[in-house]
Amino acid sequence: MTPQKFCPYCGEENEQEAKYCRDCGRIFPDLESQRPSTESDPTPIKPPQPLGSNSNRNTYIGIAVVIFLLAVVSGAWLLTSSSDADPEPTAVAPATSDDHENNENIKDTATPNQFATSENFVVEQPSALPPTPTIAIGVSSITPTPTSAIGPTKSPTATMSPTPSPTLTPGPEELVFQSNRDGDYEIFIVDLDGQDLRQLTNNSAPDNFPRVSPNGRQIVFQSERDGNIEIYIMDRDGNNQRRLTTEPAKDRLPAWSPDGTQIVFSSNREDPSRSNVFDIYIMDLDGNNLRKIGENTPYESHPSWSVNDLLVFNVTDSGTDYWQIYSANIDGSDRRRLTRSQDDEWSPEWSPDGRYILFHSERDNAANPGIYTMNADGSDARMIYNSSREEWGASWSTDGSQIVFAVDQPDGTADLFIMDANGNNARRFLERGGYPSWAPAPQQ
Ligand SMILES: [Ca+2]
Ligand SMILES: [Ca+2]
Ligand SMILES: [Ca+2]
Repeated sequence: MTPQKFCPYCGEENEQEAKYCRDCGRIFPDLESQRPSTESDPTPIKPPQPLGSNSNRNTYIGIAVVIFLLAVVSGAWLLTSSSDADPEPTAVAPATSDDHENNENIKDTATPNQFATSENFVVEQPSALPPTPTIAIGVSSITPTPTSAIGPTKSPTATMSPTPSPTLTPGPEELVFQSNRDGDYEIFIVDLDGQDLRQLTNNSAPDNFPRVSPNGRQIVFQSERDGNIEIYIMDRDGNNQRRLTTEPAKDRLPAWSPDGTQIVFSSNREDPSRSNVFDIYIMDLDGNNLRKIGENTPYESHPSWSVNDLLVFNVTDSGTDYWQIYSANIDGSDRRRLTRSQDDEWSPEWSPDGRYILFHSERDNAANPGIYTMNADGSDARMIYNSSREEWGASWSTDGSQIVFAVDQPDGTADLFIMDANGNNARRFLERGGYPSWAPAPQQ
C-alpha cells in the first residue's frame, strides 16, 4: 500500500510498478533504458512533416497573395495618404475566424514560419490573438542552432506593413520554469535571450510547476516547503510568497483563470489516504470560495482554463489506466472526452485564443511520446514534434506563435526548447529546466 517510488522530476510518491508519475506525468527513467538507444547528438529529430500534401502549393499561393495584397494596400495607402482622403489606411486583413473555421488546416495558415522565408517579414499571427503581435521571437533565427544554449533572438526586423500601427512595447516577456540546478527544485525566471537568470524561490523542498498570471505580475506554483504539497503564489520577482491551500492532502498543478482572479488545481483532499483519487478544484486568489469541479473519477489532473471558460484536464478511470483528455465547463457540466486512444495522452494546455489544445501523447509510439495539438473539440489531433527523447511540460507563448517545452537529456537532466507553433524551428533555449511558463509583459 505504501508508495515506494519517488518521481525524480517532482518528488511525487508512486507505486513501485508505476510506469509514469501520477503527479507530473513524466515517464520514469528506468523506462528510458528500455527504449531504443538514443543518438549521442542531442539535436531533436523532426517528425514526418505533419502538413497536408498541398501545403507547399498553398504556401506559395499564400505568399503570392500576401505579396499581392501588400502591393495593393501599399499603393492604396500611398494614394490615400497623398490625397489626405483617409487618415487611417486599411491594413492587410489577417485571417478571420470564419476563414479558419472553414479551413481545417489551420496551422498551415496560422503559423508564422510558413511566411518566414524572408528575414524581413512581419508575421501575421493567428486570428483572435492578444494584441502583442510583432515580438516575432525566433523569426530572425531561421537557421536552427540547437547545439547552442543561446535562446531565440528578438527580431530587429523592420515593419513592412504600411499601417502606422500603434507603438508596441515588446518586452519584457520572460520565461519562468522549474530547475533543480542547485540541488532541489526551485523556480527561476530568465530573459527570452537566455540571459539574466534569476532564482525566485530558495528552500530545500521541491518548488515546481510555475504558471505566470495573465497580467504577468504573479506566479502560482506548488511547493512542499511546509511538509506537503500546497499551492503558493508570489510576485513575478519572487517577493510576497504566500500559501493558498492548507490541506494535508496533495494540492498541485495550478493554473490561472483567464481573468487572473482564480486558480484551478488538482487535489486528493477528499480522501488523502487514497493516492489515486484526485479531483479538480477552483479557488480565489486568497484561497477562499473553494469548490470541486467534475465527477468522482478516480483521477483528474493537470487542468487548463481557456479564454472561453472551458477546462481541459487528463483523466484516468482506474488510476492505472491510460490517461485521456477531457473538457468541461468551469462548473463541471458538459463533460466531454476529447481523446480516445489506447495510449497515454496528458498535460493539455489551451492555446491563448482557446482554439487549440497542446498535449503530450504516446498514440504513435508508446516508447517515445511526442508533442501534439488538436482543436478544442478534440478533432484534427496531430503530432507537431517528436525527438527520440521524451518531451514534456509543453506550453504556449503569450501570443500563441511559439511553444516551449522540456526535453530529457542522456545525463538525466532536461533542457528547455522553443519552437514555432507548427513544430518548426525547434532549438535549445536553456539547459536544466522543466515546466516552462511564458511570462507576458507585466500589465497594470
Ligand atoms: Ca526548493
Ligand atoms: Ca496540501
Ligand atoms: Ca519524444
